[in-house]
Amino acid sequence: MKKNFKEVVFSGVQPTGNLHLGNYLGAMKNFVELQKKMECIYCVVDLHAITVFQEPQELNKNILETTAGFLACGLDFKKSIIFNQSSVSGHAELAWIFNCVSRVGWMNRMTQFKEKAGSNKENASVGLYVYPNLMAADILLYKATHVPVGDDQKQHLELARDIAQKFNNDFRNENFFPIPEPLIQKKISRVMSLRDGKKKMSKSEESDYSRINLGDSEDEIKKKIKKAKTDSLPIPEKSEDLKNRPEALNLLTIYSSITDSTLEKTLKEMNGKDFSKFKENLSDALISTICPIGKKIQDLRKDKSYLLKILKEGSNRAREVSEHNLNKIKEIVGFI
Ligand code: AQP
Repeated sequence: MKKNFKEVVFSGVQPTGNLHLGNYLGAMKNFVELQKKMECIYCVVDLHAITVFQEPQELNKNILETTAGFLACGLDFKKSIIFNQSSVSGHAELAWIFNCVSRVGWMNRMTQFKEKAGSNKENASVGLYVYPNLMAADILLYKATHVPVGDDQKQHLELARDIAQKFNNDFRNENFFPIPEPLIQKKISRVMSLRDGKKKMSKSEESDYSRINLGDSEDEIKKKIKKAKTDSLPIPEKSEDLKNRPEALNLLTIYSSITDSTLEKTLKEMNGKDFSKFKENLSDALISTICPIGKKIQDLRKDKSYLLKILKEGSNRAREVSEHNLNKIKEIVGFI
């Protein structure tokens, strides 16, 4: 008989640069909603960040910046556990165990590795290759049952499910790990680049014009949206007519999500308009949601000791929960 697991949410964000609109709409907005109804653990995943070289000073700054972003978006450190991954050694320990449970064939199917390693696979770090095993460890160390992620992380989450299942089978402990469920935003699962509607909006994309950062000023947002790629056709009435218009679809979907509406309603409101007019509405909507968050990040950035205190408290709480699970895992594996 299946054991009933306590509902626990886990998710992480890499401190690899400024948080952007994709992180906000694809992940953070959902994080904030979930903390109202479930026990949540939100992690600044610095061990993941170093799978691609990070300048130490930059990494240090970005860990605090991401923490400030968490708080500015509305995460409540009293309700949820907020901490940075490297301060709880159980993540790395369980990742090693999972390196031994996970299969090379599974790793070879991971599309994110292929995308990030690009044509020079031989030169990618081994860490980047086994990144999904660490992600599985992050989740299962807390026996998390739900994982809010953007659509880009769906494949990694499926792998975490396979690892949980294999561990349970291999060690004849059928109900030890829960099989975690992805929680993917239905309305906007993937925010695309403002320069190329087929590429996801990303922190590491070279051009700053490809994304809206949560710290962007009103002027920057206006400029970026004005320059965002579109096409020469007006806004259609039906979503089917956006099939081969990825940039148009992206902007309209962003507008729908930021105004808490639906694509259908947006099309009803905007159809027939050309994009220059629509872009003004989009800029206004973005400015009214994003700029207050940016202002909070700016204020929090000034108080480094406050951010460090929150991470320290969060790490202590995370360690408490994880230590109990890790001891049991080690016992199951046969360690003394
Ligand atoms: N464009 C996106 N659309 C929807 N969701 C997104 N997420 C990231 N980009 C988008 C979601 O945000 C959470 C945190 O992601 P992350 O920063 O840890 O890693 P990532 O997915 O690799 O994000 P980036 O911006 O592309 O970072 P870099 O460039 O450093 O690799 C995740 O839930 C993710 O799904």
